[in-house]
Amino acid sequence: TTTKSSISWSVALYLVSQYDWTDAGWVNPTEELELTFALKQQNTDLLEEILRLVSDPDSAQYGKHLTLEEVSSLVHPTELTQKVVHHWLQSHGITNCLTVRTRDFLQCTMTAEVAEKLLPGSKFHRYIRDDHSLVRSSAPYSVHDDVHQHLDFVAGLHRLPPKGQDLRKASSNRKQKRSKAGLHLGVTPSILRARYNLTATDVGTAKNNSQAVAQFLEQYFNPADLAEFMGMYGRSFKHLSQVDRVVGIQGAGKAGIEASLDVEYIMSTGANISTWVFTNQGRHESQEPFLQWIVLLSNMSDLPWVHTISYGDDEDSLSTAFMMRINTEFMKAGVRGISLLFASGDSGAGCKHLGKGQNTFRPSFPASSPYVTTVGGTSFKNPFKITYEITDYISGGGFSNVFKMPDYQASAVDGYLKTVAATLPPPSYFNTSGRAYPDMAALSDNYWVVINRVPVPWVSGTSASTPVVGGMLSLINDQRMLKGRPALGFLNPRLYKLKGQALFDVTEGCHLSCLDEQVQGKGFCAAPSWDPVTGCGTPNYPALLAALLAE
Ligand SMILES: *[C@@H]1O[C@H](CO)[C@@H](O)[C@H](O)[C@H]1NC(C)=O
Ligand SMILES: *[C@@H]1O[C@H](CO)[C@@H](O)[C@H](O)[C@H]1NC(C)=O
Ligand SMILES: *[C@@H]1O[C@H](CO)[C@@H](O)[C@H](O)[C@H]1NC(C)=O
Ligand SMILES: *[C@@H]1O[C@H](CO)[C@@H](O)[C@H](O)[C@H]1NC(C)=O
Ligand SMILES: CC(=O)N[C@H]1CO[C@H](CO)[C@@H](O)[C@@H]1O
Repeated sequence: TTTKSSISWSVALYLVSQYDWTDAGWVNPTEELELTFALKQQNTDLLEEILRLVSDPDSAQYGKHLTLEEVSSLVHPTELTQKVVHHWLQSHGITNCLTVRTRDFLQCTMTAEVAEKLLPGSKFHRYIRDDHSLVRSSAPYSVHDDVHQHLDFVAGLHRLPPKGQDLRKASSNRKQKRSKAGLHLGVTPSILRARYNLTATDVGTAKNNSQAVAQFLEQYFNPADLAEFMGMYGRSFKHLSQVDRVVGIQGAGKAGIEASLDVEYIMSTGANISTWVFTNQGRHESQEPFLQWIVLLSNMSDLPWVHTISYGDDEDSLSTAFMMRINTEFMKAGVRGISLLFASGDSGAGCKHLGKGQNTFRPSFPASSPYVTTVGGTSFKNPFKITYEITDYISGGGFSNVFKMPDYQASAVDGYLKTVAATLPPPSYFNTSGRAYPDMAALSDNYWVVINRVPVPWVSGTSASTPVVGGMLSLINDQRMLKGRPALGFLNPRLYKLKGQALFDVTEGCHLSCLDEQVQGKGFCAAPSWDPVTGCGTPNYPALLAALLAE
């Protein structure tokens, strides 16, 4: 017998417009594909408990991070699991497989013909959009029961990057509105450093500190753009103008706004800190770049301490098995002392149409994972001045329908729900038992970015706020390292214990959601202390440093 698995993954771009993919038909049977097999792990409950202990500043275990070897001894699949999966692959003549240090992923190359026999039901087609092409299965596949129980998922099969959101429309509306109002200030590194109280001496100095941006876009950052950006905007603080390491393949194609944005801004707040870029791995058109990065995390013992990622997709478009397993991968990074920051998304509370005029909010993953720090967005109250911040109406936020609310945020979220009870959207729109996000926020509106050697204004999105916060956490890690203290690692338990101390509370404005009669485009609204639009608030760097430097 066989069991149907719906395994899925995709790339959602938060800033870049998206187009439909065209099915260009069956691939040649001899075409090489690469599939990723996620083998069932052991001791994931124990892993979760260890993560809780090493991330809780009140625990004696705080900061006692594990090495990759220790993570591997904890979670690696049983001998039986490894044997069954290897035997299954070998019996189909698949021998070209790479494993990782934790032994819980296998990446195997095989021809389309062999893959279709291995996974009954699959039919590999080529899909084309612009000058990009991908290979995916056009039909669901199945896996024999005796193997199925040893796997969490097989990837490289179904999902295509989805169609774009209304973001472009939203931002062009905004652009028109603001242009009419006259000149705008625009966010640059010096504006950010002024708003978040970074002085010229708040730059990295520790030897082995490092930070990373991970990008899974059909676009690349251009080193010449970064150098030009720093030349124009980096005069008031010591910075690096080059990325130290690119992991993956930087294509020769066009530079992209989002790719440039991430690098330019993490290196402006996390100034003078060694920066890595993880980029499209793309040896095969069947690969999924996000998963390539996940697999790499389990195969590199020496990784940057902070990673920022502007990437996500609707929770309801992904399989629960996939999200659960990726969540475990985030725990594996967290116990090693690595901080993962994800953009909260640019669709506010989101909207899912249930039919018959019924709608519900639409949470996004990995933003909704309890084991990452999710970053929302704000704007200046007065766009012409460095004033206090209000909600950026695009800021993603809400409640997961998949992950339960973690203890670390229960009282903050409860406080919010009680304070704003009278003005909350109808209860059918969201699920208060779920993990609530974002955790923090920063400016996400009207950035200047240098792309193809030209400074471009009006760049907006939580893809901007995420590297800004990431760079500041790197600076705090830097000061901790100078004192011989461990990296911050998974921040949330410690962040929520601050109860808003050291953060600028954002209390004005609502984000967008369903355009229907009941909610009329309004999702949640900011309120005193934590809220599902801007989280605990935006960083006041010197205060946050002081609060996070101890132990
Ligand atoms: C993991 O790293 C080892 C070398 O350290 C390499 O042999 C192996 O191919 C890598 N695995 C993958 C999936 O790239
Ligand atoms: C930080 O910035 C805020 C607002 O810009 C200001 O009120 C405060 O005094 C500054 N300094 C510190 C150390 O918090
Ligand atoms: C920049 O970082 C390096 C270490 O990577 C350090 O030696 C140097 O002093 C830093 N520069 C400043 C101005 O702090
Ligand atoms: C609400 O969230 C919980 C997890 O916290 C989940 O088990 C439940 O299915 C969700 N309900 C809906 C209607 O999605
Ligand atoms: C993550 C990181 O930057 N690690 C570096 C620490 O220092 C050693 C030795 O200089 C480097 O090899 C690592 O890359």
